[in-house]
Amino acid sequence: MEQTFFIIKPDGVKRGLVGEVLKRIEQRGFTIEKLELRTKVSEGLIDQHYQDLVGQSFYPPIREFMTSGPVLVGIISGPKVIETWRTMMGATRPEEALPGTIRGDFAKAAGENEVIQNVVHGSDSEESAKREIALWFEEK
Ligand code: DAT
Ligand code: MG
Repeated sequence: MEQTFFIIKPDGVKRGLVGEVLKRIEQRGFTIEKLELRTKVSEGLIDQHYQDLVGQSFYPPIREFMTSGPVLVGIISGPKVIETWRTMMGATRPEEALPGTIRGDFAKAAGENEVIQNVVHGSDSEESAKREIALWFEEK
C-alpha cells in the first residue's frame, strides 16, 4: 500500500489544529501508520528534510519556523495517498490555497517579509515519501 509522510507544522500544533487535521485523514479513510510528537527538532534534520531549499535566500526563516516549537510527524497509507494528501493540503501559498483544503481553511495570510506558515507538510512524490520516511523514522 502506498505511504506518505506528513507533518503538522509548529503553527498547526500551537493553534490546536492537530485534531482537525487527523480528523480529515481519518474521514478520507487513510490509515495512520505512525504518529509522533517531536518536541525538539534539530536544524540539521530540517535542513536535510528541505534539502532542495537549503540554498535559497528565503530558506533561513523556514528553518527557524520549523524548529520553533513541537511538530507532529506521521506516516499515512492508502490508495494514491501521496497525491490525495497533497490535494487535501492545498497550495503552498495561503492566498492560492482553495477553501476546503487544510491550508485554504487554516493557513494565515503571510505579509511581505513573513515566513509562510501553512500548517501541514506532505511528501510530493514517491521518491520524496521514501526519503522523508527514512529520514524521520529510521535514522535516529
Ligand atoms: P510545499 O510545502 O507545498 O511542498 P515547498 O516544498 O516548495 O512547498 O516549500 C516548502 C515550504 O517552504 C513551503 O511550505 C513554504 C516555504 N516556501 C516555499 N517556497 C517559498 C518561497 N518562494 N518563498 C517563501 N517561502 C517559501
Ligand atoms: Mg514540498
